[in-house]
Amino acid sequence: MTSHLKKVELHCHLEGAAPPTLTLAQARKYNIDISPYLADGAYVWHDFASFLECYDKVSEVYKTEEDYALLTETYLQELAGIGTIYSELIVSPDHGKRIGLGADAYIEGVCEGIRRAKTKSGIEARLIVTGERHFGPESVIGAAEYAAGARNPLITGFNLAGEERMGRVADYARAFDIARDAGLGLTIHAGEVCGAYSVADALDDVRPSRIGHGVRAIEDLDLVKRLADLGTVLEVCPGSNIALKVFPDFASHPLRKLKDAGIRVTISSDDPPFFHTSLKREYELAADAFGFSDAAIDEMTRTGIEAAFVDEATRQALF
Ligand code: ES4
Ligand code: ZN
Repeated sequence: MTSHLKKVELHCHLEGAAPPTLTLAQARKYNIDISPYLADGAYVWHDFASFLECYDKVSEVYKTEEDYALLTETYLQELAGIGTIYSELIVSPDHGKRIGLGADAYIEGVCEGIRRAKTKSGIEARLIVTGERHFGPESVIGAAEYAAGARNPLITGFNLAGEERMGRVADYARAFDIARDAGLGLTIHAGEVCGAYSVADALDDVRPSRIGHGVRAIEDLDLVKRLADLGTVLEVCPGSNIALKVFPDFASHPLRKLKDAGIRVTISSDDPPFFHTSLKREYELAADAFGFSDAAIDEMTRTGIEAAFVDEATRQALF
């Protein structure tokens, strides 16, 4: 029973949180055929590459500022309803450009959704702008420049997502330099699709305070020690990892080993309906599949608050 526990989420892709019912309503509204990607109330994909394709395709049914306000408010209110007090949403201005809405209107719609949810439930949220590796290093630099120049107090972090097998982390280091110089928090997807070397690359080339996933660090015990010594926080998304077959089952998932080795870990849902999960389920799994006590789960939540890309006054109010 984890329903009474306070929750935070540091790793959720906004379009990846779109409820299939809302996506379907949007597709009908704009007369877009998404039947290859959404059938029988579920998103359709079969491996990481086809997941990314599905994600990009179904995102295209969110077209206007208001669509983004609605999507954001809907997800944050769902989170608030299960006891979540803080959420960081991963957003892609490139996506706003790709659908012809433009980055500013895309972000403004999301910010309106954050304000509406905050008014209704009190939930705090911030935005992590992401580059997508499969859109190429130039587009990732563009995303970093956008985030650095936005001067939007709700944009507090920079991330790198997308096809992990495309290029090496060093190819994207300049984007992170731009984001770091602008004072943004840094996190990067690594050690999910690719092995431990990708986590080591991330530490060497980006020096992030957090890593998205990072779970395959378990393949290199020296690296595990390095992460523990550095205090790097892993945003662990067990349901996502199982859905994408990073590990065959929860029994072989390394969350407990990583935590027991002294690595700071938090729990998130990644792209919840795509992976047949939710933040509620991830907390339940922490108890039921991994055997964590309420106190251990609370510790991971506190780690999330400590590692949040948020101003100190807001952070203290979250504890
Ligand atoms: C993603 Cl699970 C995952 N990994 C990398 N990029 C992503 N974008 C959305 N979900
Ligand atoms: Zn992710």
